[in-house]
Amino acid sequence: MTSTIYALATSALPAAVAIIRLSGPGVRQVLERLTQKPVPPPRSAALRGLLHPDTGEELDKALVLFFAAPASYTGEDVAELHLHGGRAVVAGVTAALSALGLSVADPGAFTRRAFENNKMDLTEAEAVADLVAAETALQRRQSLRQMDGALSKLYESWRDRLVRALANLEAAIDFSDEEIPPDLAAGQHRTLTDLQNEITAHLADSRRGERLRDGFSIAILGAPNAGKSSLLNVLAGREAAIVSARAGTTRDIVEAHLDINGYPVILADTAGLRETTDDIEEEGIRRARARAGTADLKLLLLAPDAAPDATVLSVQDAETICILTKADLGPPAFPPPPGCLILSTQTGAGIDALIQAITARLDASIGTSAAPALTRARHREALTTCRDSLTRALSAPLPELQAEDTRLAARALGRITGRVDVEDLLDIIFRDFCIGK
Ligand SMILES: Nc1nc2c(ncn2[C@@H]2O[C@H](COP(=O)(O)OP(=O)(O)O)[C@@H](O)[C@H]2O)c(=O)[nH]1
Ligand SMILES: [Mg+2]
Repeated sequence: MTSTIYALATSALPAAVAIIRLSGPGVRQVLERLTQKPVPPPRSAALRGLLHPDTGEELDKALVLFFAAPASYTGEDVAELHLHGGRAVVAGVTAALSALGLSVADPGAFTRRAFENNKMDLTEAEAVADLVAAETALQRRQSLRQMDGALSKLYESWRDRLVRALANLEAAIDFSDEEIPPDLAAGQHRTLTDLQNEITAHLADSRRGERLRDGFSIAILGAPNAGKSSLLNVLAGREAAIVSARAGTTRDIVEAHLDINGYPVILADTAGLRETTDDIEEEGIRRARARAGTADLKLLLLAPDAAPDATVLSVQDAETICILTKADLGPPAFPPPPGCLILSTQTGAGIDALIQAITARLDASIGTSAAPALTRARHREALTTCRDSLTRALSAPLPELQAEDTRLAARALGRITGRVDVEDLLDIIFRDFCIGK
């Protein structure tokens, strides 16, 4: 039988209000025991004294909300106790709930129950976790959209078409060769080809949704003393990296998480690029190069006192914004490369223009579009499997083999929304949740 669970759904105590959530078949009885009154009508808040079931001692005066199954978050009977957010209040009420036989919810348990009771599919459940973790406006928008079923609708419609094609394929296997209507076979072929094309287009999104979910990686690169750490500090608005006139001060990568016009950005300050014999500095430079290789965008900083050498220029490519630093020191000693931005972290000149240039890159690479974007590597893997199965199905020499590959393609799509083969995925997905969600 399903247990009745509870968890503190709000964070750090003390707080103005603390909310304990309950879900499961025992909720009504627990509310009656705790309040010594009838359960309030569903969805209307009632002020109730909460009493310890053994001693009768009043533990708090709380707002009690009841949601009757199935019209609740989990699909079960659910209650919320809005307590005064004191440590002793919460400790007293949780002790009372344990005394009444309730168990503490595991992380993600409420959303897992919602999934198990068909209140949402896996992409929607993942979106709940993403929404709670969202740090910028665009992350919030993407999560809300996915929570509303934008991805599940797309994947379910594809799965629907596949399952229909599969049914026709299997029916055709039962006909003898002469009896197969040729336009039916052609129709299946077209459905599979169309789906293959649509999935390929959906996958070729330059990881838009995943980048928005995980953050866009920007690396600050350049020679020692170019002003890299100073730029990180100005953009981050705090002293995250050590700034020093001594060359080679920054040796490890220092990261700052920024919100640039709604885009989540992980900005990394790196060790200055130069030839060196110092082991530790060399390791720092190795890390800087590695980060340059994986960054979505590079800011290549050039100080005005000397022309950049080959070591510095070697990291430059199409995903690089070139920046001339220390503009306050006067014109550079060399002709700056075309398209170079000019700024000074001392006066702040050019910083806004840099933020605009970064935003333009972000708009181009992860800007919101009409089509929903896949947000996790898990989705990408399943879609790739689906597409590969379709490719095999389309070139299968026998109808039986074509049907089998089509079945595999449908199953791969089903894994994304949780319509098949989900048990092993559940733990991974719900592990990321916080307790009380
Ligand atoms: N005049 C001037 N000096 C700067 C500017 N930005 C950084 N510096 C100085 O240049 C030196 C090196 O800066 P730092 O940020 O540590 O460079 P990094 O080695 O590239 O990280 C420090 O003495 C900074 O104060 C600037 O915009 N104008
Ligand atoms: Mg530095």
